[in-house]
Amino acid sequence: MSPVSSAPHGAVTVITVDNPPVNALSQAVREGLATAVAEAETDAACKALVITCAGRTFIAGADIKEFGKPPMAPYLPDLVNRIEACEKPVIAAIHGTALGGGFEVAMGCHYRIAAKSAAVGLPEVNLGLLPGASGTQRLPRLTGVATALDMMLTGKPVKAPAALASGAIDEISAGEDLVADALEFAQECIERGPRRIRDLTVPETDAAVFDETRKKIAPRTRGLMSPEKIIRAVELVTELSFDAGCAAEREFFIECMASPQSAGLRHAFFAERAVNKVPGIGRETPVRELHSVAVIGAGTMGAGIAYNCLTSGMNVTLLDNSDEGLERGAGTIRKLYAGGVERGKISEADRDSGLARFATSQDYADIADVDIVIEAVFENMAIKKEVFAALDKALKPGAVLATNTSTLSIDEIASATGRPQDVIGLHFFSPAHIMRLLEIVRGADTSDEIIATSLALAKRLRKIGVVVGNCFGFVGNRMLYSYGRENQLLLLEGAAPEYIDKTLYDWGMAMGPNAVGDLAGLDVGYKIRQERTDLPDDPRFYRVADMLAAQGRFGQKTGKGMYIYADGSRKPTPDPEVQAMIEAESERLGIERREIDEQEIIERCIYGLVVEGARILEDGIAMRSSDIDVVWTNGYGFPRHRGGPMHYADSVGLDKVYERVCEFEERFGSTYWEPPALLKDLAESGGKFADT
Ligand code: 3H9
Repeated sequence: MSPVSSAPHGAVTVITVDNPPVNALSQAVREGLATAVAEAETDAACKALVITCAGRTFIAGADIKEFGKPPMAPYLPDLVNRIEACEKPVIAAIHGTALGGGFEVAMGCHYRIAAKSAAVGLPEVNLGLLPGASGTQRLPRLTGVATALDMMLTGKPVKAPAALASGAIDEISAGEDLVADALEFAQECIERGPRRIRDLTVPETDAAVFDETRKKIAPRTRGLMSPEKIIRAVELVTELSFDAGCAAEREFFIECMASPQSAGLRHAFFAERAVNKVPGIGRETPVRELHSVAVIGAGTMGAGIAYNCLTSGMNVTLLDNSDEGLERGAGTIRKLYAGGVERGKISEADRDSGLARFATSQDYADIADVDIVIEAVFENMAIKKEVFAALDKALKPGAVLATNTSTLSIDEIASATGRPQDVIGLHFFSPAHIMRLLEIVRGADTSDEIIATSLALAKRLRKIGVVVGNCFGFVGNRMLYSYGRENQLLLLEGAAPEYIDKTLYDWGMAMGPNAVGDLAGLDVGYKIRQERTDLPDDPRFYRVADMLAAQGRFGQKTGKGMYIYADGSRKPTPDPEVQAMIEAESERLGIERREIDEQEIIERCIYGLVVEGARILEDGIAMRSSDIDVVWTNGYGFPRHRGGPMHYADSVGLDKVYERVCEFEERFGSTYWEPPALLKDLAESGGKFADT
């Protein structure tokens, strides 16, 4: 059965797309729409057409699952042109979100009416694309160049009232019944006749806007190709005819679609949705209601988590064992609210309601009734166990007991309680209210209900929750050890910190590893390493970081770390003293310093990640390779357009990656570079991590 149906309503034919979940423009939808429009056009009783959608949204775009496969007719640009060519007025009736190809279909229509709650947008840039069904040529004719550029370059949907103000839509449905309002609007449109966007004059445009936009977006579009294609396509609106502009857009679209960048971004899109699919957890799994939370530990992390919970509507108690700590934590929360209000992100009323739901305490008795506790105290097993034993005594049955540990064993922490089934790891990333990743660490006894509750909590906190297994460092920090290890070895072998940082930054990492170390605090890793008993017996292992930390050079917070920071500045400046220290240490350890090229830096750091990722898959710590990618793109600044370390390795070809890893094993030894069996097997069978 076609996902598109038609029904007459007096003189108006209502065409309904019904292709759950989001009415994506699959081949069947495109064919159904083309047929329905052609039939309505030849139906003498029909005077106008309304295109609407069943379910939760108007068409949310082209069917991304079809991308990368051979295209099938009818093609979307032809369909949009076909709709626009209709002799009878065509009206799009929009609810939910008309996105990408969906909004392009709506712009092929002669008029657009939207529900008050609807939004329209062209988010193709998030997939490494530009609108490919004439959106770059039609939207500027409707709204003017500046608004169109903004919509396409941010990819953010625009709510109906703003869309109306900019001209992107023509009407907002006043009532509850969108189709009824569209039918009424259709009567007006019959009077007016078709209004085709292709025939509209391009609004007066100051040519300077294009270069100004290029400059403005450069810092956030580093290394990406589709933003420039978007700007150029819109520039062509002012230079070429509509059809010539569409032809250029098509060329750009095909080029972007074939790029590894778009493949990486599309992978990231599906990977972020796949994380919610956890075997054994389904709709039937009970989810506990969470209204109140206690956060234990009022440091930067605890305060950030508390703020995150407050802005998601929960009642929050911050518990710490010192007045001073609580004062500082509460101050941080007030500051975060003030910053939100100043930047217009939070209303004063929301701030007041948030602060009214916030309390501090030093007494476990005060948190006896909370639904969930998130512990964020010092990263030390003995202290954590003490806290959990106290929580076990104080908290009501059924409370979720979560730890924000970034490395320690959930099972050992849970062993301090009599209810290990209620204990889980919720690993937030700093700054906790901004970073989107939440590692949900399941212990051996953690119940399905607690996992389902944690996934629901992640959504409520506007985060991406990834369920991972319990081992030292889980997925993210376990892999970080390998990445950081290679960085540290490269320092001793001859690469300067700023050279390594620039190389990896230029490759796409949000920051270089040495700048990150200084930002996070070199003392943090140092203390963790000192507690570990399972580290390799290698005097080079994290040697430079250990020496710096031992000298009190903790990074930005002490004004000195791997770099120097002048008077509170965050700008890293290379320090000749550090360089001299590294060189002396290389000599002491008998390491011959040499010229190291960029490719080696990239391959050792990134393949270091890939090798550990493969071991993590072998150990069952991650459920699928794409989960590892989500962790690294959302928590560690891995370039999203490269998809994540495992997708990146797949895109390079695992045979090539394996070959390099074997070479590294020969040069640098098996301790770090022995190829995991999974990598070897996949390389030999022509497989990919994505297939595992
Ligand atoms: C485009 O249109 C190119 C054109 O310009 C030119 C072409 C020639 N296709 O996000 P959710 C699935 S590019 C296929 O959890 P929400 C999604 O995988 C496209 N599938 O729901 C998930 O599946 P599952 C431009 C899609 O309510 C399910 O739907 N459009 C598509 O939180 C639910 O998704 C976009 O980039 C799709 N287009 O959010 C819009 N979209 O349940 C992308 C979703 O199996 N989509 N799915 O995991 C979104 O932004 C959100 O999905 C949306 C709903 C806001 C619509």
